Amino acid sequence: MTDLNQLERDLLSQVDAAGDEAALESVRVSALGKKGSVSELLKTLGAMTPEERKERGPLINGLRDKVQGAIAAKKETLAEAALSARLSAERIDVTLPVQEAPESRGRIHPISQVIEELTAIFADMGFSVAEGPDIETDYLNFTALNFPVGHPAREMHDTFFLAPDEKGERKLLRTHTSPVQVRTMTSKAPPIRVIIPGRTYRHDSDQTHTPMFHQVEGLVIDKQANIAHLKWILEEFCKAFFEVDQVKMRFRPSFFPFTEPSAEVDIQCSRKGGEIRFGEGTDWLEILGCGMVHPNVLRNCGIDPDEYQGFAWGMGIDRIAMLKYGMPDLRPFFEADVRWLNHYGFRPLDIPSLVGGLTA
Ligand code: 2NL
Repeated sequence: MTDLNQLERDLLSQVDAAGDEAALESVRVSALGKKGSVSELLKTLGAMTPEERKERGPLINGLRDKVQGAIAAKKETLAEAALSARLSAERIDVTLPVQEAPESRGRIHPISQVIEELTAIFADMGFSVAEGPDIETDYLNFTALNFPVGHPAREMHDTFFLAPDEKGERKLLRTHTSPVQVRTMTSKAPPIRVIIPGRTYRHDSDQTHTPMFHQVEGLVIDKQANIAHLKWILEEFCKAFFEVDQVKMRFRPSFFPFTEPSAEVDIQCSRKGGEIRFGEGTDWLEILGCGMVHPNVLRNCGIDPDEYQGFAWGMGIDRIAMLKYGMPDLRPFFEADVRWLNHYGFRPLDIPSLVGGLTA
C-alpha cells in the first residue's frame, strides 16, 4: 500500500521546487492529471471494502486537497514574482518626445491648403470649381480674350511656347487661368458661377516671381450681374479668407484686355512691427484685379452681350498664401524642402470649412 505520508512529502517538495509555471504544471499533471499519482490512488477507492474506504478515503482526499492547495498557492507566488521581474525589467522614459503616428506626420503644402480654403469660401457662395490643361492654344490663351495681335503679353519674353506641331500650330503654357473660363463659357449655358484655381507659367524669375505660379480666377455670367455684386463677392471673400470681421477695399481704375471697365483692388492693412494685419491700419495692399467681362470676350465665347453680362477677377494664390501665413519668401514654395514643409505645411486632417473654421 502506498505510503501516503511519503507521497505527500514528495509532492509538496516538488511543488516547492518548481521554478516557473511550466514546471509547476508538470508537477500538477504528475499528481492530479488523468494518470497522476494521486488520481490513481483515488481510483483505488472503488475496489475497497466499505471499512477500508472509510479509513483510506479521507486520507487520499485529504492528500488531494493539500496538493491542490499547495499548487494554487505556489502558482500565485510564481505569478507575483513574474510580474515584479517584468516591472523591474521594462522601463518607459516619460520624458521622451511623443512620436506622431506615420499617417499624421505628412504635411499639406500651403498652396494646396489655400486652394481648399478658396474653394470652401466660394462654394458657400454657390460657385463651382473648373479646371483645364496647362498646355493651351494661342487662341484660348490670348485671341479669345481680346488680346490684340502684337500685344506685349504675347511676346516670347512672357510666354513659354512649345515647338510647332505637324500642322504648324504653336501651343503654349497658359500664362493665366483665363482659357479655362473661355472653355467654360463655350461649353455651358449661362448663368455661370465658377472659380478656376491652377498653375500658370511666365518667363520670369526673381525674388518675387517664379516661372510657374498659381492663380485663381472667378467668373460670373448672368443677365443682371453687375459691379455691385462683384464688390460684395470680393469683400465677403476677403473677410472670410483673412478671417476678419471687416475689411476696407479700394477699387483703382486699371486696364486688362478682357475686362471693361477694369480695376485693381487694394485692401487696407497695418504694417506695424513688420507684421501685416487686415481690417485695421492706414496702409494699402494690392491683392487682385477685376472688371466687367469685355463684350468682345462674350461674343468670342458665343454669348450675346446684349442679353448677358458678367464680371471676373483674378489673383495670385502664392501671394495671398504668403500674406495670410506670414511666409516672407516665395522661392521655398517650390524647393520641396521637408524642413520648410514641416514648418509651414498643414496637418492632413485640418480640412478648411466655413463650419469648422478655415484655419483650425
Ligand atoms: C490679375 C488680374 C484678372 C480676369 C483676371 C477674366 C477672364 C475672362 C474674362 C474676363 Cl475669361 N476676365 N479674368 C479679369 C480681371 C483681372 O486678373 O491681376 N490677376 C493676377
